Amino acid sequence: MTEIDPTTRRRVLDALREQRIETPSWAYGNSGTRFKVFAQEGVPRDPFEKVADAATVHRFTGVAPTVALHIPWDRVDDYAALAGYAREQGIELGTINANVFQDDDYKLGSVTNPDPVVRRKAIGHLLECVDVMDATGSWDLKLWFSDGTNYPGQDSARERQDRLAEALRQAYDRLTGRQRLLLEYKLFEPAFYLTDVPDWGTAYAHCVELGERAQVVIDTGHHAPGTNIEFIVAFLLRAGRLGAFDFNSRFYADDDLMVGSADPFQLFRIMHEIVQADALRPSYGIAFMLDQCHNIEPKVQAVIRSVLNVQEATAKALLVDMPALTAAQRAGDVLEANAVLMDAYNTDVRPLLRELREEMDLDPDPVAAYKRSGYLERVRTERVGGEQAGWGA
Ligand code: PSV
Ligand code: MN
Repeated sequence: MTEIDPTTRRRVLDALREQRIETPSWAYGNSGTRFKVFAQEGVPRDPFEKVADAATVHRFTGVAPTVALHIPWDRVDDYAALAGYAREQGIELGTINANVFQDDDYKLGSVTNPDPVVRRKAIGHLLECVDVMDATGSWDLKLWFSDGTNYPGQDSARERQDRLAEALRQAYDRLTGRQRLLLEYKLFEPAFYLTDVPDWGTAYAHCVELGERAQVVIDTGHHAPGTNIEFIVAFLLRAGRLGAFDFNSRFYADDDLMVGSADPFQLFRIMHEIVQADALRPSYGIAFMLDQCHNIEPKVQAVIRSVLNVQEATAKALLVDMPALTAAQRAGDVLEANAVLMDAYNTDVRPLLRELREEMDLDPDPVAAYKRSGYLERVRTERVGGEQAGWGA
């Protein structure tokens, strides 16, 4: 593709303008590995300051109008006040992430723990998260369980599935109106032998059992190397069960690096499936979230970069010449079909994205504009004292 014709250009710009990407509150806090957390200056000390950072990302990108919260990391006394503050800053509170993986009681699991007392405690937390959703106006409850076992024989895999199903049922039945339950899977870690929700198939089966408002979350970092994630996307789209993404990049395991940094081509292939299914528009209902940690790089700038990476992959996916691709596929023209796809991927979409931002009254270069704004320098001097937010590993 050399020239983008005016009709295509308009269609792509309109779709990109509508795109919504949710950023995670924890990306703005300190994070690290089990070896070391490197603290950074200017890091938020409470959920309000995280909201301010998320709003800054939205101010420069124009497509990140919500921030996901993690409970208890973002526990506040008055969630309505936090939601009000977010609105004042120009964004909204998004998905509520439950956290049943950082309490001593959960050593042998949370909702799948062999001890019914611990299971009740974990379920109580899930229900508390729905209370938070009621207060914040969030629609989505996102569940990821670290549950599993380390040794063969440690516990019964089948009974753990029963316990999981029971907990999910209780959380699901507590939802009202448009609220949804989003179930995330992860290949392994922290459990090493058996994980209770290790793959999309397990998550999908539980969602089907629960009902229509239970949907699968694809965290791009939660797969074995070489997994064809776009196939999973296609399958879940066809089944009407793709609820959300946790975008990030991985080289080895759950690295949580900036989306599109390790393998931008994979991100393009994922977005191609989304575009083909007409599932990009917000009304379709997929929550496009980031789930990242910025351990060594400046955080707000890294989140801006990540949002731009998703936009770039999306723009390329929107440029795929679908009639030409379909014709080549139906004719069995393997090389032409592949060439059509690669043509779109190899298009430099940066001029188009600059144009989009100008249309949206944004600086065409969000990273440069953010750096010029002096935001980081300001929060570095303002946010002194108190305790910096972190995910407490
Ligand atoms: C687990 O690795 C996970 O991907 C889940 O989404 C958690 O909520 C998140 O990371 C916490 O960083
Ligand atoms: Mn995740």
